[in-house]
Amino acid sequence: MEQRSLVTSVAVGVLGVGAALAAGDLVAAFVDADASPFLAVGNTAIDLTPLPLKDFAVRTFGTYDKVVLLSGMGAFLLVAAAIAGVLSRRRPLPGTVLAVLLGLLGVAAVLGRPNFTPLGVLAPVASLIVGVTVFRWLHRLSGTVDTVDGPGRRRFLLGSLGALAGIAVAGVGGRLLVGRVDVAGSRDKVTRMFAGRVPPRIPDGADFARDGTPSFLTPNPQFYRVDTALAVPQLRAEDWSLRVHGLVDRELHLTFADVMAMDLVTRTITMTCVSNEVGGPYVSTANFTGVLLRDLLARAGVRPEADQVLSSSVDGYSAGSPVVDVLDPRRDAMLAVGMNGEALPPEHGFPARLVVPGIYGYASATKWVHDIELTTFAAKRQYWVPRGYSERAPIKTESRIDVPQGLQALPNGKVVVAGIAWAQTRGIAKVEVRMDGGPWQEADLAAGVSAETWRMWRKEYDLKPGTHTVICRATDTTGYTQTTGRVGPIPDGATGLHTIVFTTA
Ligand SMILES: Nc1nc2c(c(=O)[nH]1)N[C@H]1C(S)=C(S)[C@@H](COP(=O)(O)O)O[C@H]1N2
Ligand SMILES: [Mo]
Repeated sequence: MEQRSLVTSVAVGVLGVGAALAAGDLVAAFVDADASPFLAVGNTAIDLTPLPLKDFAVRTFGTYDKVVLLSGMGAFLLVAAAIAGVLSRRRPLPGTVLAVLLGLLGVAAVLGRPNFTPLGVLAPVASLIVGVTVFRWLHRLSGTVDTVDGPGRRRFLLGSLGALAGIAVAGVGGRLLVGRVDVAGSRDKVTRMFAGRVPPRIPDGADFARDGTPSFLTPNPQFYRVDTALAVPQLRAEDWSLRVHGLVDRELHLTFADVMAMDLVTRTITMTCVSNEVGGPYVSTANFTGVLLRDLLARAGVRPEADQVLSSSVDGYSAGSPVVDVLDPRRDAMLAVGMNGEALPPEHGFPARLVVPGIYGYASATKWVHDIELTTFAAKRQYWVPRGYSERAPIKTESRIDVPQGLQALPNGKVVVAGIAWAQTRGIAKVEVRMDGGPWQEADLAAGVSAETWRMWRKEYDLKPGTHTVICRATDTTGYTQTTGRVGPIPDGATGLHTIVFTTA
């Protein structure tokens, strides 16, 4: 049998795998956007990644961790496809085996997704069949590439171009079909429903933004974002519904219109991520609009045996919070539909999410929520618990220095040290600053807004030229002062004091 050239054999392998991916995405666009075999394999990889590696990825690549994962998978597939092509220079068997194995990997990943739908299996199956078929077809065509411009070569070139065109059409078509869900239009309608709602008043002087702290309210585009989904779920408010069930007297099924017809409230809440390192960026504040969970759950009637509110997302994520905290009349846990005067942005959970003041986001703040089950901690475990995080996750008292920044070189000795502190549900009583190993000195606090929100602080110094070290620590209204004991985010949040080294001239 004819031995193919290197370029020809690589092209056969790459086009085969490309066709498999495009077919999978196209079929997924029709049956279930989450059944894209490529995305399903990526999501499974995220779920299976050991915690320390996941932590490393988030620390090193930040929000780009998913781009890095997807690019890495793409590069791996490209190399694997090229190798398969080369191994099949004579016979199609090695490439066929690889195409089948990759196809089965896609099937397994889709079957293993927590939000698996039976129709979804069609996508990886189509991917497998198309991949194997296109590979074997191009392989056969390439076997007759005899002379530089003979009819065999022309047939193969035409075949390859045809495959490439097919991949492009299926790939772009799939994207367009997924995009056809008019989320933007649905969001605009919801945003218009909030027109005229007056947000809670934030007193003047609630931040020291002029000195370099964040603004008191975080604009939506700057609000920190943490989630496991590779693709932001595309939901319309009109198609959304919420099921409330489990240990309740009456099961509820609510549409978005049902929720909007209930008493809406707006609360200013500071959210925090358990993955935030000391001094880290995963803390932000917004005006959330929605219904109080205690009102909603009162309609369902919570049975006394229930101790966990387990909420699930359409993407398979889940979070569990203690019933006592969700029903606590002082903390106003919400089913939120609005954020800073508009509908929730898609990446923050449109059309609806939970927000429970005082509990880290992973254990409370399910985005794209569609199911709330009243259950017990003994019976059901939320997404992050089998992955090493705690069942219960109250937010720890913390503080952060925003200015000066680490290793910043300031032109003279007049220095303002400023930052934020938070202890949701308890409130900040004082923040102290220690410069160059001197005594702890109390910082000025900005106007307080509520126990559910962060508190800004600042302190001025006149320093001699040189290198300086500044540390801050917060004390909450229960009298608890932040510990110096340094621990990382796992299992229930980092502790330790934020320290900054800078120089003055
Ligand atoms: N569906 C879903 N909801 C989720 C998450 C997620 O991965 N998926 N992450 C949680 C975590 S860890 C945090 S800290 C908050 C972050 O919310 P934000 O992205 O709106 O800031 O959402 C929570 N809700
Ligand atoms: Mo988080």
